[in-house]
Amino acid sequence: MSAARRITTGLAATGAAVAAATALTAGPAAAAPEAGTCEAGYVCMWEDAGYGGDKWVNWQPSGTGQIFEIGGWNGDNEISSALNRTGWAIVVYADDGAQGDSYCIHAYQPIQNFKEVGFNDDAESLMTQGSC
Ligand SMILES: [Ca+2]
Ligand SMILES: [Ca+2]
Repeated sequence: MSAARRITTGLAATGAAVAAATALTAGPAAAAPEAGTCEAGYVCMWEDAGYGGDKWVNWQPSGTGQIFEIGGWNGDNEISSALNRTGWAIVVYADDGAQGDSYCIHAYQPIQNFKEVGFNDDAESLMTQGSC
């Protein structure tokens, strides 16, 4: 004995409008950084100013003196903004292996545009430090 069942699919196809995120290069008087785009305890860095474009760094350091190597084809000499959501200072270096010219990002400091601190498209590696 088999009972015929009618299966109705009640899926309403709603047109989901996906708004394309436009990377705006904001001026100095820009709004507060989008801290939500980087998890607490992480250091995040993007190829564009204003935390836009590819996110080449998403690193959760666990102490000082640790080095993060930005990929040669994935971020070297491209970084233009950063969010430091750690309690450590993050030193960005112009060369691999924490070598060369450097710039120190304070604990919890956002860098909305590396151009403003003279280090745009320059970082190739990072290192944690107790303070700047
Ligand atoms: Ca860039
Ligand atoms: Ca590198």
